[in-house]
Amino acid sequence: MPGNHLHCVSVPTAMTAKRPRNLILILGDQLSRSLSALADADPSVDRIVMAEVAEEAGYTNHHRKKIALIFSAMRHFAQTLIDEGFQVDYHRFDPHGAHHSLGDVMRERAEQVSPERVVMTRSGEWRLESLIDEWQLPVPLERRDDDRFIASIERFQRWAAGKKQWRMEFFYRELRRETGLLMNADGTPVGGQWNFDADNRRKWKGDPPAPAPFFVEPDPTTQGVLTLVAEQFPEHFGSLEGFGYAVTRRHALAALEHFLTQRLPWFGDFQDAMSDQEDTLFHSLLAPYLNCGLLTPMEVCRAAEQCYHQGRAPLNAVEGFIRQILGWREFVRGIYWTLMPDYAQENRQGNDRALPWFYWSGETKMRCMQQTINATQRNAYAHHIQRLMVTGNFALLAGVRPEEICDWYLAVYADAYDWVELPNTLGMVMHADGGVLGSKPYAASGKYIHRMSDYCRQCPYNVQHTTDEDACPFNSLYWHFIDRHRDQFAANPRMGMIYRNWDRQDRNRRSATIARAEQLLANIETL
Ligand code: FAD
Ligand code: DLZ
Ligand code: SF4
Repeated sequence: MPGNHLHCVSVPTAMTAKRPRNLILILGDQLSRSLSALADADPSVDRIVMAEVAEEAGYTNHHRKKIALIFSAMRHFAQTLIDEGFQVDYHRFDPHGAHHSLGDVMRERAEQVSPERVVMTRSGEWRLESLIDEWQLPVPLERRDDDRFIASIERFQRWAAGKKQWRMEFFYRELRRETGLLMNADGTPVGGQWNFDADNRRKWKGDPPAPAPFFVEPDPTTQGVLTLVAEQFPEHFGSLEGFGYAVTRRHALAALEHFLTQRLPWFGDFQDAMSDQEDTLFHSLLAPYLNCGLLTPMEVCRAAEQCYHQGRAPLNAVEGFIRQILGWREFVRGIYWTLMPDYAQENRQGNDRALPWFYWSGETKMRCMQQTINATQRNAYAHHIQRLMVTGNFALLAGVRPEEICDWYLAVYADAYDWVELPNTLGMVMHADGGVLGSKPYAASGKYIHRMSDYCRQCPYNVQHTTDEDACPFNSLYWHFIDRHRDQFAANPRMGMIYRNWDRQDRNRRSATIARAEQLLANIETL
């Protein structure tokens, strides 16, 4: 990036004299050249604004690697626009400056340059959309739909209308048909089956070895950002050590290629596996790039599909991967925009427990929790099963207030944005929406963690025990959860067997299990 200040670089002569047509705002998660706000952008008449501001960097305790990723990717994206000939008013983070919010910046810019209008693509969050509603700009504001998703919000709502239950699987099948992804010419799914989930549950025992994560050496722009974040965000969660995220589209495409060649072939087999030694296994680590706009979901799905057709990856891997993006990612976004803002307030189990401090410190004896939280602290990443079945499962079983656990997930991951984090946490993990997102809670005892990982071998708790002094906390907490929510779940056909198993247990054993769980809950900070 030339010069110390990114403000107003590269001014095309034709523009300087006259009033700009559009003043285009690009947000930190809108770093796509195909963005609707840029569709008709013309360097000779339009001008672009990007801004690093305290309001966005501080609405939650963002992991410091996430702030660094966004700021550096924003600066690089601004440079590519400058290289195209655009005038970009880029506001670097300045805690002592006059502008702390996007609204402040846009009001000032609009007053100074007096464009015909301000143009932007709709933001990804309810919070920011509501703030934008309050901006009092001196010129009209045109908000365009975000068409970087595979399905529009209207498409989801057309599908959802009139259905008693919304299930990802059926929306996913519709999108498979519409896009043709992994479809035969006769309209049947490739492989004769829509879903290969049953083939995605192998435990990983070290073979094949897990590849090292894709890493990009920080360039001078990123180094500058890392220094800034270290200085300005000392209290934020997470380490900046070993920052290696891609911050340009070129490098994000290289990260995609790394995934396709080194991870995708085994993604399916080990999708649900967890390891004490390896943080990422065969996951793609692409969510941060998809969510900030450096990659688009369709190009990623097509690239994976091509690997299947070229014989580079098996169907259970490619279908499993495409299902996450075409299925889950699109589905949760539809739910978010259909049910907000009330959705964020849901708490159907009436949970009122505070989030234990060890979620922030990692200081717990439970090996699975410690490893997941420490990896989160180091990498701003944990894979889906760690999020769902370790930290998520514990919060569900312990009855943590949804608001607090949601805020934790929003803060600690580089890919975290409200539209995707909230339905996953409040719905999938906490079941606080009463089953909109999933038909039953993903509650599990230590047995599940033991089956899918090697954490228990390193843990001072014994996964085989439920009531003893050394018993794995997940075991008694699981039954406590089942027991205390009988009214809500006993009639659920997918949970009847669990209640029958619980009721069949000896009365003394059940009492001992409940007593052990209550003792753990009373001393939760010491686990
Ligand atoms: P992979 O396992 O390689 O999956 C490929 C891609 O599929 C991901 O990059 C992602 O874009 C998409 N995907 C996978 N699962 C989901 C899902 N459940 N919902 C939406 N997209 C999915 N994902 C986010 O992108 N942002 C979040 O803030 C976020 N918060 C989560 C919170 C909780 C409690 C849980 C259980 C899941 C959350 N997820 C979130 C979903 C998922 O865990 C992450 O997308 C995934 O771990 C990112 O790592 P990856 O890129 O290696 O994914
Ligand atoms: C995540 C993030 C951060 C940390 N900082 C900024 C910023 O300074 N400026 C900006 O435009 N966007 C940032 N973002 C991304 C926004 O928070 C994101 O656009 C909204 O959450 C809407 O999804
Ligand atoms: Fe986690 Fe329990 Fe296994 Fe320890 S014994 S690692 S707490 S599941």
